[in-house]
Order: sequence, then C-alpha cells, then structure tokens
Amino acid sequence: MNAFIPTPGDRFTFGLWTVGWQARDPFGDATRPPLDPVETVHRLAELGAYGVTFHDDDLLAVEPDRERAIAAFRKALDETGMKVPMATTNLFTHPVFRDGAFTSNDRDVRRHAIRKVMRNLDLAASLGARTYVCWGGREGAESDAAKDVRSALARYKEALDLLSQYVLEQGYEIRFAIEPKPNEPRGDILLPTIGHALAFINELEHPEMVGLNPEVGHEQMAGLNFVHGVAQALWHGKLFHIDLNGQHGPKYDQDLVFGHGDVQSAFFLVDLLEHGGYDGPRHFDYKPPRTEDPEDVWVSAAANMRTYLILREKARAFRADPEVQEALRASRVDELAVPTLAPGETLAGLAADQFDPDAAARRGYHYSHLSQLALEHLLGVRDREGR
Ligand code: GLT
Ligand code: MN
Ligand code: MN
Repeated sequence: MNAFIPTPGDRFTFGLWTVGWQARDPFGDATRPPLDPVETVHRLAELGAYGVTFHDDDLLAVEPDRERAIAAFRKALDETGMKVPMATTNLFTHPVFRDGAFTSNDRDVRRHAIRKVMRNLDLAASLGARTYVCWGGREGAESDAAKDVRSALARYKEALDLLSQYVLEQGYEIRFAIEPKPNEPRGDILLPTIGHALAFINELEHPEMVGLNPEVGHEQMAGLNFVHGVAQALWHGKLFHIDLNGQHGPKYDQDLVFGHGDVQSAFFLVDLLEHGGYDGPRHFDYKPPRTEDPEDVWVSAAANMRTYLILREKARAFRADPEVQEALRASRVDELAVPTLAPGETLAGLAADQFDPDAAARRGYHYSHLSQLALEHLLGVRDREGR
C-alpha cells in the first residue's frame, strides 16, 4: 500500500552503527563485512530516510584517515540531501573506557573523554546536528565497592556542565540528550532509567540544554513501561530525541527491528509520538540480526520505517473510530484532563463537598472494551469507521 512508503517528510533517521553492525557478539565473530558510511547514506536515502546519525568512530569504518572519511561522508550527504540531526561520541569501545569515560576512577581518562566529545561536537555542529546524544554505557560498575556513586554523579555533572559551557562558548545550536540504560555492558549503569536521568538533569548548570534520548529496549529490559516513560519525558519538556527498536521483555538488550518486540507497546508509542507533541526525528537504533546477510540488512532497515508508518495509520484510525471515541468517553479518559479543583474554588469548598464513595465505587471504568478496540485496530480488523 502506497501510504506505507517512507519519505524524508516522515523524518526517519538511522545510526551508521545500526545497519553497519558487523554482528560481533560476546560468543561469536562478525558475520558481515564492514559497511562504508558512504554506501549507508546512499542506500538509506533510496529507502526514503531523512538522515543519518553517527559516533565519531563510525565514520572510520573503512577509511582510517579522519579527514578523508569526513570528506567522503559530506559528499554523500550533499549528493543525497540526507541530513545529520544528531551525533554522538564512542566512549565505550576502546579499552581505555573499561571503567567509564566521564566517571572513570582514573582522572586522566575523564579528561580524555571530555576532549573526545569536544572534538566531535565541532564536527557535529558543522554538519548541522542539533542534538548530541550521551549514552554512558561504560559509566557504571560490577561491584558496589568499585565506585563511589555520589562522586561519580558529581563527575558526570562536571562533564556535562563543561560540555554545555563549550557549546555556549562556540555558539553552537546543540542540546544534549542523555540515553538511559539499566545494565549491559556494565553490571549496573549510572542513570539507569528515564526517571533517574530526569532527576539528574535538575542538578546541572544548564538544565535547559540537557534532555533525554530514551530507547525502547532500555526501559523494557528493566520491566518498565516505555510509553509511560516517554509520556513523562514529554510532560517535562525533555523528549529531545528517541531511539526506536524492539525488545521482548526483561532480558539482554535485543535491539530488534521496531515493532518486532512488544507490538502493543509500539502501537501506543506511535500514538503518543504522533498525538503527543513530539516533533523530532524518528530515529531507529536497532541491530540487523546476526543471521542476516548484507542485503538482508537493507530489508531490515526498511522494515523499521514501514512498521512505523503502518502503526501511524492504525493509531490515526483508532482515534478516528466513533466507537473508540465513545469508549474513551465511557471510560472518562478525557475527565483526567479536567483540574480537580474548579476555577476559583477553594480548599474549603472542596472540604465541604458532598460525595457518596460507595455509589462511586460501584461505577466501572470499562477499560476491557477500550483495550479490545485498540487491539482490534492493531490486528487490522477495524477501519476508521469502526467496521
Ligand atoms: C550503542 C548503544 C546505543 C546508543 C548508541 C549511542 S551506542 O550502540 O547500544 O543504545 O544509542 O551512543
Ligand atoms: Mn539498545
Ligand atoms: Mn540507543
């Protein structure tokens, strides 16, 4: 169906490291050869993507000379019109980061990490990126004896304060987005969830410059409700960016194709993003499964976008279905938006109110019907008119 063909207007973006993942895992070697970022830009453009994102080191996948690699990448962007809305730093692959980057116990490593980010911020700004992601995958520990967490958070704050200062001094239009993750590769990672990161941001020198880049799988691997987490990030004005992928519940980070994990959660997530005021890129951070060959990689990339578009259509049909609208009213979903105190009402007025809790307790909320309608839309057995 035509409606499911992505265009740049849909603002789909991919990390170079996603399609470029060679599928090395803790138990096995790579199953795919390195992928040239230039090819990635062209292939994703042909598939209808809007842009690409990258870590500093991703650019060096096939060309070790940084200047030459950047020149080839820029040329591919110019030829295709692909954008770079976000960039990030690899602070996790090199063994020097084995105990963390901003929070390594080794002060020299912390200084090296900040320099590495500053250098890539210059490149990110020159490519027009507006968001800079900080995924602190190595910021953590395996033993509670190893890390003074209060000092680690002070150093994490110091790093983000310094980097914010750098962005302001350089006049870059860049905001930072922290990406929470509970564990893997560290036994425990600092800022493990959306909630931890939100609280941390309040302690920064420039909280307005720092928001979130939540990832589907990272919350779901901790058993958390990703849709609730994203809604809270939106409520705080902190959903700066998002990593879309798939995950089957609490286990290792699967990074599946978007929708290939918990598909009901994916449906409600798309509904929230489309109707909840998020206007950033729809960024896929997935891994083509290790079983896939180099051509399958592009099939999996296209699947992310197609699934998003299908779910977008289903979410629209759900909202437009008169029976759904009636069910939402019957469940009083809209009543939650009404302030609990009337305009001008006082606490004394509230205290004096008459109410029969036993009568109210007899009223059901009819959520089973509403949930079933959502499921039936997702399963494709209802259309906009509710047939
Ligand atoms: C790494 C991680 C992702 C992050 C990337 C950004 S790196 O692939 O697993 O979740 O978004 O640093
Ligand atoms: Mn992940
Ligand atoms: Mn991610």
